[in-house]
Amino acid sequence: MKTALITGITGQDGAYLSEFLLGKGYRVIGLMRRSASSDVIGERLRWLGVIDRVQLVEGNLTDLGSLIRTVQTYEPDEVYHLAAQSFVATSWQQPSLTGLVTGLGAVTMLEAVRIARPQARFYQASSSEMFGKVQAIPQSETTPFYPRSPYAAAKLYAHWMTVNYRESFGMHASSGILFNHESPLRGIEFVTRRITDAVARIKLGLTDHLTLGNVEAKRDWGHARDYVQAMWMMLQQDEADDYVIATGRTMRVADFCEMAFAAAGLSMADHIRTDQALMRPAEVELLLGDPSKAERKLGWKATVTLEQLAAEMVEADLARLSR
Ligand code: NDP
Ligand code: GDR
Repeated sequence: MKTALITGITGQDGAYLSEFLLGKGYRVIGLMRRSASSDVIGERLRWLGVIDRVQLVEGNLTDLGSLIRTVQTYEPDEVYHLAAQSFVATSWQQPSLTGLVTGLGAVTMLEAVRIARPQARFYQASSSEMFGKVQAIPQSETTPFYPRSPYAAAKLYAHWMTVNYRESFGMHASSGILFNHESPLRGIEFVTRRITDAVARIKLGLTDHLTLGNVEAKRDWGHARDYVQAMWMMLQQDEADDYVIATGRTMRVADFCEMAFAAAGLSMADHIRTDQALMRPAEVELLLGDPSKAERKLGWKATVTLEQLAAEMVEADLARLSR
């Protein structure tokens, strides 16, 4: 039986990855930070029905000792490093924390693995946000980066340190440059979930409108369940490498809105307002990934369309709120 250690197991991707790895027969260990709200921690793992099948261990990315002890104790074959301060908007409010957790945190985790279990395979959760002010359309593994937020700059540091650990120490360390991926388990602050939650509330008569920021921004959105499979596929390769994971289709925030409202039989025009206060200090206007390397080398391809994703999220939010 293989052992996987997942940092960020309580997040969206951690939950889906746990479900996927358990299905493959892995022992799954999850690093969890201590919280005063421990009763609601693990909500996503509970939603997927896997909370009793994973082993949760207390630790924090800012605490090297806790990471080393975890790696020493559980001797993972594969480490999926997903934990981060992952909300771009917050990264302008808390740039130092974002640098510490999202950037340096990855290096702390790499160090723990290098010291305690150098033969383990390592996955770094890199991001399409690193392309920022895009230098080419579509974006591939060879497109130059141009980060546009403290979050993206921190991820870029973590990304290059992963490449450096691979090249300097021969570690099997891969970076997945994942484009946006969503699901019913997406955090409520991200735009897709804000939209599907509001659509459900409007449908149920709990509110009558939703206020958004930049609805012209374009994203290449896929389903998280598809994307966690790509993480695993990267670690099954003989050679570690970096891969863009995306659908190859880009749509506006407004387009996603239309799909979500349509899924509930509503018209977006009657319920959407915009507010300058929700605009970001610097915006990433257009992301469109070229997933051809992942298709060719990993045999990975997105299977869920954005229309299906929007409908699934609306349905889940309607069910949640109706309860
Ligand atoms: P989430 O925000 O849902 O999850 C982040 C996780 O990190 C949570 O489990 C959180 O714990 C944990 N965490 C935060 N700070 C610390 C800390 N100091 N010590 C230990 N754990 C911590 O993110 P996603 O699941 O959406 O994304 C997973 C990773 O992939 C992230 O690194 C994200 O930046 C990256 N990514 C995501 C994409 C997406 O579209 N979803 C696209 C590209 C990259 P807690 O529950 O306690 O808050
Ligand atoms: P993003 O996701 O910043 O791409 O990062 P988010 O859903 O927050 O924003 C997407 C786009 O929507 C625009 N937008 C709004 N965003 C939010 N959150 N709330 C709003 O009201 C709103 N109105 C318009 C934003 O300006 C932006 O253009 C996500 C995270 O998961 C990162 O961790 C990950 O690395 C990247 O995706 C790939």
